[in-house]
Amino acid sequence: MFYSSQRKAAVFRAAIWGIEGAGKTETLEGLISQLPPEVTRGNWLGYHGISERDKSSFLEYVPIRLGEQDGINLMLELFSPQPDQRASETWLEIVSGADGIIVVVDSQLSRLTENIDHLAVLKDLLANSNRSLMRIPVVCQFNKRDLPDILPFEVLERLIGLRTAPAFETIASQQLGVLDAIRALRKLLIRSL
Ligand SMILES: Nc1nc2c(ncn2[C@@H]2O[C@H](COP(=O)(O)OP(=O)(O)OP(=O)(O)O)[C@@H](O)[C@H]2O)c(=O)[nH]1
Ligand SMILES: [Mg+2]
Repeated sequence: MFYSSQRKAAVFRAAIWGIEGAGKTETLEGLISQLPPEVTRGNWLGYHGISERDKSSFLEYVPIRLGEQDGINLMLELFSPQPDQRASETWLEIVSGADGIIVVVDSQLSRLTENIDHLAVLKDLLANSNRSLMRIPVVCQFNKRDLPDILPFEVLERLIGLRTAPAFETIASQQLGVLDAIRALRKLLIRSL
C-alpha cells in the first residue's frame, strides 16, 4: 500500500490469481464495463487503465477508485500478468507487493485439481515473503456458475480451503457477481488499514 498523509490518499494493490481460463480477464472487463468510467479510468494520481486488449502491456492492470473512507481517498490497482508473462518471478513481484488477492476459481469439476495445485503455488509465493493467505485480505470468486459440470458452492468452499475468505458465485462472462467480490475486497482492505 502507498499512503500519503499529506495528500490524504492511499493506493492498494491487489493480484488476480487463477488458473488459465478461470475468468481473470473477464472479471477485469466486467468491472470496467459495470463501473462508471470515472471510477475505473480516471486520471487520479496519474494512472490510466490498461486492459488485456492492449497487447503492448505485459500486465493486465485496472485502477479502481474506491471512494473515501474517514477523509482518505482510496484507490485500488488490480494486476494480473498476461498469459505469456507468467514466469514465477513476475507472479512473485505482483504477489509479494499485493495488499489483497482475488482468487478466481474455475468451478468445473474437471478443473478442480488444477485449481487446488495452483493455489498451492500461490501459498508458496507468499511464503517467500513470509506472508500467508490466512493473514491478508482475500476474496474468492467461484466462477463459471452457468456451466453444467460444476461443483456445488459448499463443496468447492471446503475443497478450495480458503474458508476465512468471503466467497462469491460469479459468471464473469455475464458480469455477474464480480462487483460483489470487489466490494468485499474493499471492506477487507479498509479493515487492514
Ligand atoms: N461460461 C462461462 N465462460 C466464462 C466465464 N468466465 C469466463 N469465461 C470464458 O472462459 C474463457 C477464459 O476466460 P478469461 O477471462 O479469458 O480467463 P483468464 O483467467 O483471463 O485466462 P488466461 O488469461 O488465459 O489465464 C473465455 O472464453 C471466457 O469468455 C463464466 O463465468 N462462464
Ligand atoms: Mg486472461
